[in-house]
Amino acid sequence: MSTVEIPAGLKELLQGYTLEVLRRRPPNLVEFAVQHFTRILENQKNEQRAGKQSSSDTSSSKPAEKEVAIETVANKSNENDDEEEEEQFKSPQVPKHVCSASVCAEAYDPDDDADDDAQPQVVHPKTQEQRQRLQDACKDILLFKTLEKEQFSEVLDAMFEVLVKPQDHIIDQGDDGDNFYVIDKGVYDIFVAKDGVSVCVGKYNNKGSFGELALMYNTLRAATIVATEEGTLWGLDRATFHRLIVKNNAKKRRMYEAFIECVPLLNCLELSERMKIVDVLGVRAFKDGDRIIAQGDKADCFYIVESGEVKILIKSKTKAGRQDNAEVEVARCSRGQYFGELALVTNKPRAASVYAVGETKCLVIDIQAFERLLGPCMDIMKRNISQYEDQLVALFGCSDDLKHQDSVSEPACE
Ligand code: 1OR
Ligand code: 1OR
Repeated sequence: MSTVEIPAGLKELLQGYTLEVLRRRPPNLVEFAVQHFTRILENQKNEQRAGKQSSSDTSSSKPAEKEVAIETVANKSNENDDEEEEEQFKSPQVPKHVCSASVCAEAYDPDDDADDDAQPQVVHPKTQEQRQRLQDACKDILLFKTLEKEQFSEVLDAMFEVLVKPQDHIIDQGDDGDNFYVIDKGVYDIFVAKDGVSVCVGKYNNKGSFGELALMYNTLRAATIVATEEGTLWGLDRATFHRLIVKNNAKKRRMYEAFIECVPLLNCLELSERMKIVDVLGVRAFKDGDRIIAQGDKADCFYIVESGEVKILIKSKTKAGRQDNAEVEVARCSRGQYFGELALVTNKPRAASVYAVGETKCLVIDIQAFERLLGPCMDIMKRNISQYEDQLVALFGCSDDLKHQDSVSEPACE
C-alpha cells in the first residue's frame, strides 16, 4: 500500500483556518480563506525580511489568534505589543467584486427564512473608541430606526471599519452588491450614468448611508459612490443586511402599508413605488414642544406625520426686511400630511421651524430617497409651495424666502 506524505505544517494551517472560521463565523468561507492565508503569507514574508527563520518552522505558519482576528487594511509589522493589540481592530479592505452573479440571482423573498436563519452571526471586534464612533454614526440611520434593540446591537457587532482615500470608488454602478455602508466621516459624490455619461447627482456630506438598494432588491448597483477626501465608513455585509434589515422590511411593510395608502400626496405613485418608500423610511417619535426642524438649517430629510400634530412657525420680518426673533405660527399638519419638502425642492435652508404638538410620530425619508422616489409627486408639492408664497406675501409682504426653482435642485458636485 502506497503512503502519501503529508507536507509539514499542512495540518496546523488547516486547523488554524478551521479554528478561525469557528470563532469568526464569516459569511463567505472562500473569501475568508483568501484573507486568512494572505495574512499568513505576508507575515512569513515579513519574518523572512527580518532575517527570522520562517516557512519550514510550523510555528510561523500557525496563525496566531490575534493576527487573524480581522483582516487589516495595511500590512504593518507588529513592532510592539500595543500595535499588535491595535491591529486586531483595524479595518478589512473593501471586499469589491466578490459577489458572484449566482449570489445576486437570489430571489427577493424576505419572508423565506430558511437561508437567512442558517446564517451565522458575524462579529467584528471593536475598540471602545471605534464602538463609540460607530454608535454616533448609526444613531440617525433611518434603516436602523425600526429595528428592535437586539437586532440593532447585532448590526453594530457585524459592522466593520473601512478607511477610504480620495478618489476611492466605494461602489461602482453595475456591480453586484457586497456591503451596505454607513458614513462615519468624509464626503462622497454620487454618480449615475445617463446616456453613457456619468453625471454627479448628489453627495453625502459626513453623514448618511448608501448601498442598500442592490442588497434589498437583488439588483446591480444603481449608482457609483466616490470618496472626495479621506474618510471612514462602516460596512455591513450582504448576508447580515439580508438577515436583519430585509427581514425587518417585511414587518415594516405590514405595519405601514395601510397608512401609506391614505397619504394623499402618495396617491400619484404606483403601489410598488409606495412600498419602496416604506422600505427606506425611518420612524421618529417626538415629545410635546420638541423642535423637529429649525428655520435656517440645512435640510436632509422629508417628513410625513403618522400620529399627533406639528405646528409650523416662521420668524417674522421687520419693515426693513430684517428677521426679528419672534415666531409666528403659520400652519399645522396632522396624520397623513407632510412637511420639510420645501428646502429639498428649492435647495435652500429650512424656511420655517416645526414643533411637535403633544406626542408625535413622523415617518422620515432622506433626501436621496426623496429625490429618487418622489419625482412623480413633485407637481403636487410645487402647487402647494406656490400657496405658501401667496400666504407669505399676505403675511409679510414679500416671498423672497420661498422662491423655488423649476426642478429639483442640482447638487453641488465639484
Ligand atoms: P445601491 O446598492 O444601488 C449605489 O448602490 C447606491 O447609491 C444606492 O444603493 C443608493 O444607496 C445610493 N439613485 C440610485 N441610488 C442612489 C441614488 C440615486 N442616490 C444615492 N444612491 N439617485 C440620486 C438621488 C439624489 C437617483 C438618480 C436618478
Ligand atoms: P422646509 O423644508 O422649508 C419647514 O422646512 C417646512 O414647513 C417647509 O419645508 C414646509 O414643509 C412647511 N411657509 C414655509 N414653510 C411652510 C409653510 C409656509 N407651511 C408649511 N411649511 N407657509 C404657510 C402656508 C400655509 C407660508 C407662511 C407665510
